[in-house]
Amino acid sequence: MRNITFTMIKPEAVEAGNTGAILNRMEEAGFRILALKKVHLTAERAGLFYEVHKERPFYGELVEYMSGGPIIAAILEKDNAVADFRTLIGSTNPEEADEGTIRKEFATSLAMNAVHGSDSDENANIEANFHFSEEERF
Ligand code: IDP
Ligand code: MG
Repeated sequence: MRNITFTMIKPEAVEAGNTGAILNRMEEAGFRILALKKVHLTAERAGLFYEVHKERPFYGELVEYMSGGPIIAAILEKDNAVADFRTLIGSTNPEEADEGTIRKEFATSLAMNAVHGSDSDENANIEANFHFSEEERF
């Protein structure tokens, strides 16, 4: 079944000029870009996006990082989108990410790991709705 996932290219990867290369990896893996934009999140918006992590010790660092520069936000469509995209990006910690994954190639640390990927269909819809209206999706 075709479904969606939500992704962000994180600030350090955008700053490094890797936006095109990373989007290319996603398209080559069969993901269709349904919505796409560049946005600089405020600390408040980044904090809301990552609210599920607010009790974790790295929350403050994560919010500061994700609001520290513009990101690329996108909704991607594919069969089995959520699981296949997590496979494409690799483990949260790039030192544990498999060869050929986006995080292996582009991440610089556990915190600055180049890309976000939704962890469930439910969260993919919540995250897509957080960033995009219906008229921004094609
Ligand atoms: P995920 O992005 O692979 O789903 P999560 O556990 O949901 O990983 O964590 C969200 C984000 O928080 C990670 O992508 C990473 O940027 C950051 N993060 C996760 N664990 C740590 C940590 O131990 N120290 C610093 N940052 C972390
Ligand atoms: Mg996560």
